[in-house]
Amino acid sequence: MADTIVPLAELARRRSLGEAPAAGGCRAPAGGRAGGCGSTAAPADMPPAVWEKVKRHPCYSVEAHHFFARMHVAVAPRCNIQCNYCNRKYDCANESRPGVVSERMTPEQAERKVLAVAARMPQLSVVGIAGPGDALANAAATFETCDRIAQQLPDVALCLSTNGLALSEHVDAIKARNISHVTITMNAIDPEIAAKIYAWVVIDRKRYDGVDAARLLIERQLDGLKRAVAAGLLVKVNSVMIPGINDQHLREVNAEVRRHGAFLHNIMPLISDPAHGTRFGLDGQRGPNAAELKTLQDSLSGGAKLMKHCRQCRADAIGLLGNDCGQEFNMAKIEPAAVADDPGTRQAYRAFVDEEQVQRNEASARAARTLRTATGAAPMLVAVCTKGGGRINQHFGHAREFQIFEADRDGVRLVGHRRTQHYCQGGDGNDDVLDRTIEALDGVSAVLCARIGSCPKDQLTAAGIRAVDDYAFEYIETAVAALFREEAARDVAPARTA
Ligand code: CLF
Ligand code: SF4
Repeated sequence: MADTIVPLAELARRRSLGEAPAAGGCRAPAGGRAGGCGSTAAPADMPPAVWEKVKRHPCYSVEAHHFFARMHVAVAPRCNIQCNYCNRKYDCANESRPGVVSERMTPEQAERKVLAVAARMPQLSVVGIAGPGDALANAAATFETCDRIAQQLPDVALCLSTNGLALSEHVDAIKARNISHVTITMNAIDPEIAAKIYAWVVIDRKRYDGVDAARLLIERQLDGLKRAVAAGLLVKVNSVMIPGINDQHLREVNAEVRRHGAFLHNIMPLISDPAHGTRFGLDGQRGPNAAELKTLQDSLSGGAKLMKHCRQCRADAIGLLGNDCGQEFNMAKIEPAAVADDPGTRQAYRAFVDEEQVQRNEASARAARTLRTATGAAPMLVAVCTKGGGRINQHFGHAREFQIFEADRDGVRLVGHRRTQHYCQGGDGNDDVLDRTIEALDGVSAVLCARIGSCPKDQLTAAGIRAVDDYAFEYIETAVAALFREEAARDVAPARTA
């Protein structure tokens, strides 16, 4: 665990090189300036007090997710409901989906682990409890863990995720502990639809099934949402998009959660694989493809704000979103005695990010000017290889995911991500991986990366995807805007591009 905390001088050097300010051992992920949360100043539609809660939370702010890390501590094994997409028995170190965890821990172990991570990762800004079961079905362990962390790291925000069944009764305890962010997973507000998603719920040791169970769950979720908002908690609603079951209905869910004061709505694709042993997986229920998810998200403008950069994290995920390094911190690697915290490294890192964001704001203004000069171009999707910091700073062959940006004359927006595997393996390119990558980039016009070899570049070109490394180490937004203008110039008569 040497070379753990990144010194500020090193961060400044990396910035001058356009590299990500990543913590030791973990590569940083990607992002872009998107949506209403991408500014260092409080956006016009957000009170300053809310912005204070949002600006360093990687899930609540797309801008923050370039720079700040969350960690989950898996202290909540039990659940009080059964979703048809969940099987917590299945684990795989490479698996990234909610409910998956390699080891469960006690509150005391969680405290030691958080201190160990904080010592290596100045980016850490949020500790969340997201399972592997339900945080509030394990309220005692959840709250003891939060108390221990608040005592040790008062500048790190506390966040929890719940199915909402037991939220109402715990709102006061959440508020008293200064847990600032709560996520409720709500997949339906119609009991008939919800009954197709949940097998049962348990309330006061009594089990309910079918539509009765669904109705009770929905009532409690909405009541918990209202109470949490009234208590001043920042509430996000997660919904799993399940084609043929709730995909159309999620429009109503979006409107309803907005009406009840949810700050964000995060619509996630169903992950369904028979190997996971879930009811949906075994029944052959498919998840939505990227285009279906985007179509639904696009149809929801005007409802609750949407989160589009979720990575459907494991319940023991650690690091910047999309770059889980939880395996580097399993309990066998954590010292038996808690390490002392040094908040100065986090403060220095946050000051560094504040400076960097001033430069990004300037870049954002340049990008907006560039876009205004691109007349007549159709919107385009661009895939970006990045290790974080909002820059194009990763080789194509090293990417494990692509950030997907949409560009049009109105702006450059992060609209999602597509997963892949390293194309470059031991110095050689893997053609099977490249074929799958090309498939994953369906609908994308161009890839921006720090470098790419001629072989994958030619194959991408043959598939109709331009691979461009001319913008290496530039800010993503300015590069995508410049590429959009290039494309516009290709598409229209020369006279219009002057
Ligand atoms: Fe964790 Fe969730 Fe808090 Fe974030 S995750 S408890 S709000 S700190 Fe984030 Fe992960 Fe998506 Fe969740 S990317 S699955 S939305
Ligand atoms: Fe699994 Fe979470 Fe559903 Fe419980 S609420 S069954 S842990 S997905």
